[in-house]
Formats: sequence, C-alpha cells, structure tokens
Amino acid sequence: MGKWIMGVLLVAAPCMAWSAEPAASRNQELRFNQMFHNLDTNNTGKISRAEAELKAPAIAENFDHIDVNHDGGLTKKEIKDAFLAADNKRREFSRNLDAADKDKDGKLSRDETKVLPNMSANFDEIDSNHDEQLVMKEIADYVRAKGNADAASGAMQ
Ligand SMILES: [Ca+2]
Ligand SMILES: [Ca+2]
Ligand SMILES: [Ca+2]
Repeated sequence: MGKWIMGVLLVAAPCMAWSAEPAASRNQELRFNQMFHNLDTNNTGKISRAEAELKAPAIAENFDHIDVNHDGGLTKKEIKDAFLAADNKRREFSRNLDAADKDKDGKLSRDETKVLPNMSANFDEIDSNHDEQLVMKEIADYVRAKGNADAASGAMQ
C-alpha cells in the first residue's frame, strides 16, 4: 500500500492537498480558510473565475467543474467538496494500483495491468522507458501529461 499511496498523493495533487483525515482536519481548516480569504480578493465570499485565474490556476482550470450551481462563483463548500472528491479519487486510484500489483514489487507488469483496462490499453504509452514495467513515476508522468486526477481515474475505468 505504502509505495502506491505516496506516489499517488504526489500525482496531480492540487495546489493544496485536501484530506479527509480527522487528525489533520483542524490545521487544514485553518489553511483552507486562509487560502480562501487570500483568493477572495474583494471579500464576496465567493471566488470568481478572475480571482481563481489570478492566484490558483489549478482551481481556474477546473472552475466549471467545481462551480456546481453554475453561478460563476465558488463558495467554500464548492471548493471543499471538489478537494474531497479529488482526494477520494486519488485514494481509490491508489487502492486499484495496489490491488493490481499482485507481486507487490511496486511495479505493474503488462499482465498485472489486465485488471485495469484503460491502463492496459495505454501500456506502451505509459511505459516510457519500455522495460515492460510501469512504475509510479511513469504513471504519474502520464497522469500529469493528461491533465489532472480525473485522467488518473479515467485511466482506471
Ligand atoms: Ca457556485
Ligand atoms: Ca508488480
Ligand atoms: Ca517502465
């Protein structure tokens, strides 16, 4: 588990990683409020697209996705929900990788990726050094090249 989850948490982590771990939640709440306040330059309680573009490109890129009620502003709740969803996706992704890595050597062989159809289909593209093994770095680079954590989960379906 360790190898994969560490790698995955490094992959496509948004500008601020959000975690559902209760132990860390107080600190994160403070950091989150600070970040929100920092982004909300005109203190409307919502982050506009312009505000996001100014300071948080990762949020701006996913603006429409995060703006669930499509009012053109991101509330704290909308951003939090998006972070939590991304976090869950990363966890699910790492669980899938961990389950696929049957011999637990921290690499996925072509055979091991058979349970992950999209990864299996893109094996040659992901295997950048062509050694017939996917390591976390290769998967991370692939996910990064594809844009974000959604691509990561997409690669799993
Ligand atoms: Ca909104
Ligand atoms: Ca393996
Ligand atoms: Ca490789």
